[in-house]
Amino acid sequence: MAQRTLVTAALPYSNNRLHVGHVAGAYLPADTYVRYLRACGREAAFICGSDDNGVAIEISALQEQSTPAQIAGHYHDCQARDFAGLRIEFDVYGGTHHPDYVELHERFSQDFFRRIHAGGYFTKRRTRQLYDPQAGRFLPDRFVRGVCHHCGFERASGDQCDQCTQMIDPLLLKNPVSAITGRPAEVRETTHWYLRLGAFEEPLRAWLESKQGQWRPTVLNFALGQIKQGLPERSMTRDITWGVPVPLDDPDAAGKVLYVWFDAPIGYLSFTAAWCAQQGRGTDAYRAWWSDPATAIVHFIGEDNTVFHALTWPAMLMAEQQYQLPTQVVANNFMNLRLGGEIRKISKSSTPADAPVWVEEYLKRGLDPDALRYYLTTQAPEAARTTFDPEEFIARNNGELVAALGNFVNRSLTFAARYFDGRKPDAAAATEADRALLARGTAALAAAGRCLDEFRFRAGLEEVMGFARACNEYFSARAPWASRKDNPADCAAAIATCVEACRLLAIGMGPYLPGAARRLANMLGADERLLRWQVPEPLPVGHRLGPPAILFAKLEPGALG
Ligand code: B3M
Ligand code: ZN
Repeated sequence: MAQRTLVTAALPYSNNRLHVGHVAGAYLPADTYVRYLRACGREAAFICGSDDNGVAIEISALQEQSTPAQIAGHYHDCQARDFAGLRIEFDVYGGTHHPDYVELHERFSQDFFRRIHAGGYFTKRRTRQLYDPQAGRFLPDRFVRGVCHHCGFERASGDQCDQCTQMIDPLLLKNPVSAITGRPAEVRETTHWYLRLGAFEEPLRAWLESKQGQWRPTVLNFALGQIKQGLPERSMTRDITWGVPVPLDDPDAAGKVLYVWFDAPIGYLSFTAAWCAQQGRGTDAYRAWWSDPATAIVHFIGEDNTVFHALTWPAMLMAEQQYQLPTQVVANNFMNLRLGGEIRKISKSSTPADAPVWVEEYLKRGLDPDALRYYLTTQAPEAARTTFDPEEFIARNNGELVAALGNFVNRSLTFAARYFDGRKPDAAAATEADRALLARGTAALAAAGRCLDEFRFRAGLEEVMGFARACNEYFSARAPWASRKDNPADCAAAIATCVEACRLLAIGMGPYLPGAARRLANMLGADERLLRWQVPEPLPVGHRLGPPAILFAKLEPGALG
């Protein structure tokens, strides 16, 4: 087992508000995983930040009549607020063009480019490129749209097709049109540096094969399928001004920047270094995470990022030769939205600004972040696309969090407060049913732990909730209110069992529902240590519990808007 784990979540482009699909796809499972590792006493670093460079930000700046720096800064702050509101807590939230991070990021990206260049893996090539004569500029990536040459999708962009997620060769797009002026694009000559991905086909294939049985089959099948088709060389430079300048002493490189998908994953490195420096360990301490085989590197991403994390980035790492390859790439699918009986894609352009999918709107309503974390995990798109359904959200909140988990905790702890002076009673008269319940709880935690180790977040949460339902049934069947007068020792044993069951639930909830787990720990009169995954000794008899409180709030229909 790795001594420590570096966890990254895809760097969101800083040109958009966060929606539930982003959260369910990358950030929530990553945060859950990091919390789980730490609850197990394992060392982890959680790295993220905004992807501020590239054409997507420039286009937003044009659309919003602003500058890329302003757009990136504004959305960086919005997204950071949204993450914090959902208790997605990175160790560092950098930004590839953020004033506090840009210097280090440029240095890392340029050094990386130079090393690959010195290794001879780039081909400098005079090439033809789409151009918008009216705007007077080249049209890389999302600046051009046309019909996908793989699947025929009508509105593929010049970097990647939103339908089949394959990389696009813009010159092969049919009917290419400028995204700036809407005019047909024409072809002009320019010079770029191409990474010869073909040189890495064999090592990539062998490396991916070694991940069989560990990575999700969708990721492996997609990446191996691409290798089978052959990996074409890819241009790693662009004719735009917003980005990291190409670090070559070559007049042809003047005024060009690195491709955003070249510098963005290097953000994982540069933000790690920035974090190390923030902690007073010096930027070079990042090597302990990136070059030491005792560290596992786990990338959480959305499905559309698979090609870059399973092929391009590992090829860059192989060419650069200083750092480890990813240990794991966890890719999730997209999430659709059910609105007015219709299932649709969630996107900035097509989803109404007040639809109940924007994290900012959710938080403004003062709703419990854990309720959203819960629903999104139950709907985690781990193997296929899933649907965010506002009505189902409310039904699950009320039927599962409130009626099962919250109800059991509340029944147990108010009983202890009222009849046992707010202390854990003596379990000396424990019955077979009492022992069986706690054994089931311990087994559920072990099973949930195995799921979390295997990145099966949804199944892990089901283990915890299955135990919560069993607890509720136990309480009803054990009927401590009936034994309270005529068999106090039996009643005490039942409530002592319930207190212990609450403790197991708090541990299981910890990675998934961190706020509620902390509230429950308070009610149990215990601190964070209680949430450690390795089940410790039972709380002592007479342990003073905290004041009982409502764990989850019931939601009225329409609560999400
Ligand atoms: N910004 C794409 C996205 O937000 C891209 C991820 C970069 S991860 C290095 O979907
Ligand atoms: Zn396509």
